[in-house]
Formats: sequence, C-alpha cells, structure tokens
Amino acid sequence: MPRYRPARRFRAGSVTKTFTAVVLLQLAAEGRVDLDSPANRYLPEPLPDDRITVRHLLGHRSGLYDYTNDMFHDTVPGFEAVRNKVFSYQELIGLSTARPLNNAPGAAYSYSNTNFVVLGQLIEHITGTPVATHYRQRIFEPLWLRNTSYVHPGTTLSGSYARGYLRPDDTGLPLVDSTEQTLSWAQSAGAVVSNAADLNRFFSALLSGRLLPDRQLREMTTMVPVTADGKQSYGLGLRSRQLSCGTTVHGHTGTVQGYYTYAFTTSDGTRSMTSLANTSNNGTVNATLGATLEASFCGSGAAASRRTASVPSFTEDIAPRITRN
Ligand code: REY
Repeated sequence: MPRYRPARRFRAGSVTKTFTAVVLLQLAAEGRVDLDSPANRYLPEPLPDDRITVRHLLGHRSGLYDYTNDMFHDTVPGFEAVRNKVFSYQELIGLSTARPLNNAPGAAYSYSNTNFVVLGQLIEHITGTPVATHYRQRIFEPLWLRNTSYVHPGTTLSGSYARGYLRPDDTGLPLVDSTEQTLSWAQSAGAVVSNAADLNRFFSALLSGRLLPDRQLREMTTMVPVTADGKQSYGLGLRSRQLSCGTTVHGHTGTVQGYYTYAFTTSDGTRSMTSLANTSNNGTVNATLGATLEASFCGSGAAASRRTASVPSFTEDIAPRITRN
C-alpha cells in the first residue's frame, strides 16, 4: 500500500452524523424544528411509532432497526451488492421499518444508521434544500474546510486521497479496493469525505461554540452512558470517551468499507486528534486506532495497562450482530 500522507482525503463514515446533527441543531436554534416533538410532524411519510421524537433519532434512542445488519452480514458480497446502487431515503427507511423496533422509543440506546437517514430526510423535507447544501453553507464554507465534501451519489473522491481496502470475512483472501462507491446505503449517516486537518478544525470549532448557540451545544453534549463502566457516552450525534488520565474527549468514529476513522477533541475544543486506517472489517486494526486516543490525549506516559483498558473490544459503528473481532 502506498505511504499515507496526512493531508489526504478519506471517507469519514459516521463522523458524518455529527455534521448532520449540527445542521439539525442549527435548524432547532432557528425555531424550525422542536427536538421533543414527534419526528412524524416533520416527515413526508410517517414512521410506524408516533412516540419517536427528533431527540430520540439524534441520540440513537428511537429503537429503529439498523438495516445495515442484514445488508453487510456477508462483508464483500454485501458491499458489492450496494456499491453502485442509489437508494432514496424512503427505501432505506422501509428496510428498517419492515422489522420491529429494537426497543420502545426513548427506552434504550441502540446505535442505528436508520436514525441519521431519517434525519437527512427530515432536514430536506422541512427546508426543501438538499443536505449537501446545508453542510456546505452552514459548516464547510464558514470553517474553510476545503478538503471536506458530501459525496453522494457520485462514487469518486477528488484531489489527493487515500484508497480504502476492505478485508474479506475469509481473511486469507486478498483485500478488496473499496474506494469507489455511491455510499448511498448511508447518505446523511455516512457520506462525508474529509481529511485529518479539516476534521480537527470541525470538532474544535464545534466544541468551542463556533457552530451552535450555547443552548444547542449543551443539548448536543448532554451525554448518556452507553457502556456499563460509564466511560463511553453518546449525546446528540456526538460520542464522548473518558480516558485513563481523566480527560474527556468528544467526537465521533466512522466505519465504511476500506476506512476506519477516529476524530475527537477536548471538551473545550482546544486539542483535537483524527486518526485513520485505510482498511476495515478488521477488529485488530480498529482497536489499535482506538488506542491513538489514549496516546494523543494522555501522552506516552500513560501506562500500557490503562491504555488497553479503554480500547473498545468491539467495532462500535457496526450493528452488534455483524461485529467481527
Ligand atoms: C457497515 C459495515 C458499517 C462495514 C456501518 N457504518 O454501519 C456506518 C458507521 C456508516 O457507523 C464493514 N463491515 C467494514 C462489514 C461487517 O461488512 N460484515 O468493516 O468495512 O460508520
């Protein structure tokens, strides 16, 4: 594989969810959407349960089934089946609502791409403007993120970029170059392309209050623990991790075929870190990448035992039933 240069672009996967959440929370600040109202008030076609609120979608508490469970049960065949497809939001939502909810709305955290596909549809429905335009006008341009774009349904990355290589489930087979794809299976849940400098700038700007008014930033950073030890939490389109040295960082992770991303910043946005691997479906690589958080924010003095203690033993962007280690 060619040497990776840090300025190169890559597919940031679910880090896109934070961009989508920022757009939604700006719309909330403008009085165009109420977080605690039923999502059905703002959607062209109703979800099967009126109790699902906009806040439940943003915090992965709607219970909506993650259709990528089924889609990527077999990694390479699943990928090849969708890599050139263009889905409507409604088609993806239909794949989810054909199944029962994982939990009653609001009752539990259950990470699901469906939530952020519904939010993309909601944003477009209430504003009449594509999400791509919102990301550009509200985030990319004001922050001068010149290496960041929303690439859907086009399949190619522009400028200087890292190619991505997907590991097959049969690990003896060669890696699959997965760089080009529509990413239509994720759209507003995963189709942003960026580079490390831009993601650092984005999360620093967000946590230091340059993208949202105080009230909405407080809503976004109000965290609910998602692991038994309480060290990993989710807010609204934003993760947080309590590290071994006591520092808490906020950001997001991403997993799309050929790319793993970790992009996090300190609570005040002063120090940020983005790390990338240009391969995926490999738990060892993902855990190694997770450890870069400890190394970056706690320093090389962090004891190895403490460092491994906070490395996730699972691939958190992938719905539990398709997780591999
Ligand atoms: C999809 C499968 C993961 C990735 C996903 N990503 O939902 C969203 C996210 C956008 O949260 C694929 N794994 C891999 C498999 C496992 O296919 N059978 O590792 O590239 O970022």
